[in-house]
Amino acid sequence: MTDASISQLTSGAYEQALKVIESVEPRIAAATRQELADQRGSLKLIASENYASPAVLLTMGTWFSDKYAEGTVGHRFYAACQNVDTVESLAAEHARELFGAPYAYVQPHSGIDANLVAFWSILANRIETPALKRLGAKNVNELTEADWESLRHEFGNQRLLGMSLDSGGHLTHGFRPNISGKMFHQQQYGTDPETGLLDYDVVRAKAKEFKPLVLVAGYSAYPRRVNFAKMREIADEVGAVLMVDMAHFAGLVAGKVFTGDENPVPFAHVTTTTTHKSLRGPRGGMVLAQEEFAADVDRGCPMVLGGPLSHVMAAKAVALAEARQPEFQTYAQNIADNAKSLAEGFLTRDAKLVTGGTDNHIVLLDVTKYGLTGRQAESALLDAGVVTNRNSVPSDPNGAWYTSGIRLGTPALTTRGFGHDEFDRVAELIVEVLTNTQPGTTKAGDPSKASYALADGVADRVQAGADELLEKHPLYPGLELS
Ligand code: DSN
Repeated sequence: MTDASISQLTSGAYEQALKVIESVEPRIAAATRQELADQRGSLKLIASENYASPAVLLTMGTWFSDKYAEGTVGHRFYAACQNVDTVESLAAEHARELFGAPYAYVQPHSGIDANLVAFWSILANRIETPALKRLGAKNVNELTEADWESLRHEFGNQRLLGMSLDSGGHLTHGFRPNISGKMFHQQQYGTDPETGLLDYDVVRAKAKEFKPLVLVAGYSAYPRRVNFAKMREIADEVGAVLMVDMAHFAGLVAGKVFTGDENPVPFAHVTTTTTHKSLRGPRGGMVLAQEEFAADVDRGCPMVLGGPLSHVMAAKAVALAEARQPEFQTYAQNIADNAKSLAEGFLTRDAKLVTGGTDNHIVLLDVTKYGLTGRQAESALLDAGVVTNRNSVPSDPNGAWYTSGIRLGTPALTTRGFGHDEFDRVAELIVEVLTNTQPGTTKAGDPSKASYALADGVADRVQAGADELLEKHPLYPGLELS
């Protein structure tokens, strides 16, 4: 089907759908229209966001949403799951083929769910199963109260080593306020204070000293690639399970930009991801595993998860089918090339970047040079139609709420067709905003508002510059709503 006919059919589908929604709750129909207009009219640089295809979006709006299907394919706790079985099998098959993984579990509703499934499958594999064997029980229901208490104690005394939040790790990698930091004894590895780069010798030394059950690799704000062969070596040296969270860069793995030692899937015992970031699918999560962990991961529902979202699993299957097309490899390469262009655009304008650049899809801009916090920079940029998110930088003096950085990502605007020149111009527009923003004098007052002042005329001028780029690369071209 041609792009033009897809756009025409999509316009018709949404036009009709919005009329139906309008007849029940017009304010939701209006907000839905407005969201499209807002996304079309701004530079989306949030590194974890993207624009899914109409096929993916349409797949989510069906009656699969109405179906309960707890359990696994062919082994459900509900009747009439034959079509859900088709959907889940197809999504898992596409995931296995795309990533070359022995096993794929496509039920997690989000990234944190995927990570919880991974944690509990590791605990099941390494703690529960050996304990049951030792005690001669088939499952936990057969344990005496005393044995159960002792197993619970063992569950609660395991160790996890992950990357710290301000070095670019994720909340779910052992950050104490998150459940991952509460269910495990945790320690964190950081990046080199001078270079901002991951130092494998430091990770190895920490792992040797702490002896974690789980070594977590992966990041949500680290602008560099990771050598997963080295991380596996470290895990093996200390007898840990290597879990890689590739949520941010799954699209770069799928698109064969990260290959060899940079592809986590062959090296990790368990790999988790979301499906909506660089992978460009529906919002959701997924777990890939080596055979050794497959049966444990398969217990995700009901061990950790509620009923799978069948409509989202269907959309995962569609997105994964898209990612298996050769064009996706071009897209993934463009994401990485564009991140380099964006970084160069900043560096030629004397901006300060964490690690001095990028070799993935993320650019982490340190805004202290402009006398701003991340929060002030984020707000000023938003006034000018540039959507980013504030982010900590390593050893951030401003903490995780105000922060000192702005995290930028290229997946979404690459989907719109932005290339080198456009990203250079994006850097120019961002620097124009930041050099023309004055910090407020106090953090007091309404805590929901950042305090800053953008010089007169800058917001309009930058928005006009953004509009020029956005008009050249329309979002969902041909999709028209009256
Ligand atoms: N919220 C996602 C991100 O922005 O990186 C990760 O959870």
